[in-house]
Amino acid sequence: MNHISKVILVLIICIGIAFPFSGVVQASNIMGDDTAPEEPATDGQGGVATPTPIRVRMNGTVKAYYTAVAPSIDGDWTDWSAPEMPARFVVVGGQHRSGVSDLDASFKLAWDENYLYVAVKMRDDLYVQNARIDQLYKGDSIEILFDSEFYNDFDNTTLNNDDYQIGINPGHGSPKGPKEAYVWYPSNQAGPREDIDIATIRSRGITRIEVGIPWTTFNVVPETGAHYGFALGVSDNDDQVRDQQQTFLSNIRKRVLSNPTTWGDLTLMQ
Ligand SMILES: [Ca+2]
Ligand SMILES: [Ca+2]
Ligand SMILES: [Ca+2]
Ligand SMILES: [Ca+2]
Repeated sequence: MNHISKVILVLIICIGIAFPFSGVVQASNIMGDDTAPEEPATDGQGGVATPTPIRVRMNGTVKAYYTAVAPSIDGDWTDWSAPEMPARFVVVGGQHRSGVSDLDASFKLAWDENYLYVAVKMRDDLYVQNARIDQLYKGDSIEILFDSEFYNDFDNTTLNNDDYQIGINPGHGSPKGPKEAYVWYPSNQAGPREDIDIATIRSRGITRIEVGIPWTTFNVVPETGAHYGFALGVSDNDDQVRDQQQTFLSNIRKRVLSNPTTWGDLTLMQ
């Protein structure tokens, strides 16, 4: 019995150490991701009771602001006023990344009644995209994860039919090449998507990509305050000979595709 008590005591101490440590890591992630003054984390710490507690993922939370004027999907970022958010957690292939000049990424979000707009900036030393269709992640590309049933699935650790994984090919062969979008999940909706608008401009080692995703893609009707699971990532390949995902960065530190509770979240703001 004495030994068991010691084991339990050690377990309690370990949990006590691990739990606040993970909280600190997540909090620093959020602060780094979002410089907007209306960061919700500070609201929660103020001790002000809110009538309806809003659950957010502490992995990383981002906002998309409503735009009355749709951005022109042309690869030119000058029509965006949204805050720029980093996507620089190395999820895969850190050993293949020599530094920020090899791969670094940030993004902006906006929305209106018809589209979720995504603007991605990839600092990348070499543009390589020779893969196609469901293999497009083996070239320079974007990945968007979206859980359209955020609250009902808040504690659901497995993918279901409202969890989307979408790949964006910013240009086959070159940034000026043909664009394509592909849905891997939900698996019952897998396939290319022709109605996702994509445009790319690359200059001085930076690839800028604008994407317009119809809300019908996610089978949702957007409204202010709507809340979804969300994560954005970029894949880098610098090998002209072999199609491969050398490095993958995300705005979420511990993003695991198969477990939506590891994703971040997205709130639609007015
Ligand atoms: Ca534009
Ligand atoms: Ca690179
Ligand atoms: Ca889901
Ligand atoms: Ca590359």
